[in-house]
Amino acid sequence: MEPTHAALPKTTATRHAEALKWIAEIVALCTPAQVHWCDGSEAEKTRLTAQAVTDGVLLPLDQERMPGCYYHRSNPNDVARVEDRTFICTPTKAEAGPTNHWMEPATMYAKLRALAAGGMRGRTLYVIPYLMGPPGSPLTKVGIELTDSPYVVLSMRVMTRMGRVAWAELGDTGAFTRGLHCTLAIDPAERWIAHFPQDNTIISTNSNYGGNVLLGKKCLALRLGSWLGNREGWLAEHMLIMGVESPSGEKTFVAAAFPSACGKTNFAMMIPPEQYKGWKIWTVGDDIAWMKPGADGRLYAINPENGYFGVAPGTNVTTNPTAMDTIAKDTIYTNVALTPERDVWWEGKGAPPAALTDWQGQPWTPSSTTKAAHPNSRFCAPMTNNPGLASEANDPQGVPISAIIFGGRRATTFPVVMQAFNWAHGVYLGAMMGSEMTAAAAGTVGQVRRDPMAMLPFCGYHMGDYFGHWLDVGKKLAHPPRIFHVNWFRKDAAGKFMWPGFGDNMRVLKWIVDRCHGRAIGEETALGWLPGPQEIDLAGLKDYPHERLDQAQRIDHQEWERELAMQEELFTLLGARMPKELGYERELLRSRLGL
Ligand code: GTP
Ligand code: SPV
Ligand code: MN
Repeated sequence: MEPTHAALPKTTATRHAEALKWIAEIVALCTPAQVHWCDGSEAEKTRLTAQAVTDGVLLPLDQERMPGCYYHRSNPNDVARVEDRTFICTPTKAEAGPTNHWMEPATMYAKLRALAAGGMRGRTLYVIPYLMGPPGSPLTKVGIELTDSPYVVLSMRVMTRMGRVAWAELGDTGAFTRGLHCTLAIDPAERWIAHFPQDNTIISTNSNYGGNVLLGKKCLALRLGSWLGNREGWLAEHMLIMGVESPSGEKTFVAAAFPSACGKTNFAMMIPPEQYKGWKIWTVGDDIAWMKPGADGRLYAINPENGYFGVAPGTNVTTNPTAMDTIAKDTIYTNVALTPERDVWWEGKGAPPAALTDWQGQPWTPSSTTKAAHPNSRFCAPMTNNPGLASEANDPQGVPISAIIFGGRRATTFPVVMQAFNWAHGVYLGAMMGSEMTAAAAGTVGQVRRDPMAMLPFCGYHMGDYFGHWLDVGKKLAHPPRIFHVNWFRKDAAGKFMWPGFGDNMRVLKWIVDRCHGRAIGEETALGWLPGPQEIDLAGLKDYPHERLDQAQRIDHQEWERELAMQEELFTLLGARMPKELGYERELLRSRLGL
């Protein structure tokens, strides 16, 4: 006998006719046993958490040492974003561009409707209204995600402003992004992360992993966000936002784009080394920035998120003490290792305990040859836990950005730091970014690929038009941010990193801030402005002679010849839609290098 399913219950949550109609349609399609309207309250969180524990979705960690912390394991076939299953479904392929996977919207809708039909039988459908951005900001967007995953509900509650606050912002007629997530059987062959920009709609099936299913994050805030930004005159970027406070109390806001698992969270939460007494880093955001020219000709940025979905491996009390404080309570851990005391462990946390249960639930000891935690294991923690949270993090106006930093993971070629000559040169530097691939996406780890502005997996439209939009935004800025390029990952012949990284990145950041305020002299080179000799203060850095930094900063003409040849690939790919300015910038660089 067909089990009975819920009709849409009466609700007082919203009177938004279009939203109610769409939710009713999805309920009729997915036929869940129940519908739960999330209100975002503490009581709701307590109830859903208890249910998730009963159902085995979450395991409570030691509540005395880590209050409110829970442990989750995903299906081993579902541990990272899947770029080859991620689609931009615009009416024409040209709109999505050659860097995106594309499918004709009607075909994709038909496929997904068939998968979703009856797909929530016996389950609860949760209605999650959420905000990307602080309430009342002109940049804030409303989303509604319908999901049958309590893990998604509890994670969205951390990552976004969720519940009544979103219904209030939406009102009776406001615009919203439709999001449907069906867990189904986590079948990788039917895993689809589909975006329909024209309909402001996202549909995700057969996954339960972060970036694929927390639809406010990469799907709304970056893919649909970039598409909307192109129309509405703003930028949706894969960037952290930080406030740099000097000992005299001067605050400089900086945004930085590094590809996935290349250091955004670490940089956004940095603790300056001892010699930098009085300097303080404040976190506005660690992953996404929405930026818009203000009336005063400066670029203003908000962090649309409300929490951190951060990489666990490598996080420890030395590399990122702020993150360690942030994840000490009310945090959901996914795919890390578990200790017998119900604590968590991962590679790079400290000495491994004698015995662990690994991320797949198998016994693990330090002599095991496998990793205890998945390399892309993550923590999900509320931003209010961050002791270094910027007081401006909830400011609806956002913060004025003085510097934009681009940076990849490059073993060769790129110096630790350089500054672009101007906005167009900076856009060229960002557009040509390359990076070695990481575990954040399924693929070949270590291989260098072009990742323009760290947006390759996240740009919701033609990458050539996206570069054009960047150039246009610059024209609207009387006081554009200065643009820099950094590389913490250059290696010596022995394969060792030539720059200590982490907290010592403050030394580079100070030069960047000083350049923004006209205080650092710098040296004009073929690549751009580089710090002059001894301009990066290395005081207190043990066993690190200045010559090592000079080596890390050196311009190797052979490497640049290779780099310029590799850039050709992107120019060819984007063809006529590549703005001509970027071709000119490449020719200028070539002639400055004498190549
Ligand atoms: P996503 O959340 O995937 O977008 O990543 P992210 O850009 O926020 O990267 P995150 O800060 O989590 O760092 C990823 C990895 O890079 C971690 O394992 C860090 O330990 C390592 N890492 C971060 N900063 C540095 C650095 O300055 N130097 C070196 N060598 N490694 C770093
Ligand atoms: C990234 O991969 O850039 C992340 C994690 O920040 S995810 O939410 O999975 O996209
Ligand atoms: Mn990211």
